[in-house]
Amino acid sequence: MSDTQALKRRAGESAANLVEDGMVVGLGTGSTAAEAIRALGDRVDAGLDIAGVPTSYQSRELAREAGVPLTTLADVDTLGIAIDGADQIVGADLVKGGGAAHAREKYVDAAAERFVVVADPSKTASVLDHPVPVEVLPDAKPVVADTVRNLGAEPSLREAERKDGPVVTDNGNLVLDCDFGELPNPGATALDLDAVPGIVEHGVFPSMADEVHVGTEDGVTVEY
Ligand code: ABF
Repeated sequence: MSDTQALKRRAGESAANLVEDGMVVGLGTGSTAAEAIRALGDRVDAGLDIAGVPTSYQSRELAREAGVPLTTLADVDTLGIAIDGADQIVGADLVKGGGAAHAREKYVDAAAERFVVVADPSKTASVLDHPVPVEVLPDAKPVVADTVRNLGAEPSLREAERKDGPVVTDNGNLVLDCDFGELPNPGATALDLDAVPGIVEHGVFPSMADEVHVGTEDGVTVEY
């Protein structure tokens, strides 16, 4: 395991330890949330009684492998906690969507009574400046790209790693990574993007984190 993955594991395990018997848990996407899902699987093996709400195909498959029972948001009254990664973190403000799962992540994380972000130290910053992933309906890509340019960002269509076409989300849509430079007011940027027709969801999560667990060489710091 790489050094960074070991830090992600610490963060994931720390968040998984917050989960209590009987809870419904939002299961985030990405390599750090995956560590939390694996840790939850170990706790289920040891008798913990929980159900998970996955935020992506990836997290659903991993939860199945790890033995975490699954449910849906539609089938539960309350979601006690959600554990999810992030691409960049400033206090409670986040940019997410590196895994193209931010539409489901946003409504699951927002529904949780306690939203816990898990990360390695490279994710924390003093100002958000990560390009903002924007999920768009495929036919709306050109008009959304124009609108986003008018908002001051440079959009680029996310390509698959194999370079054999664009990334397609679990919802059948495309992703424009929109470089705004710095985001001094993430709440305002989020409202601007919320108002653009053709955008399904964007990766600015303003004031959403309740806690941020960062894995370090010495343990875990809990911030915010
Ligand atoms: C998902 O995975 C995304 O919203 C976020 O972009 C990414 C973080 O991945 P990792 O933990 O692998 O860095 O949570």
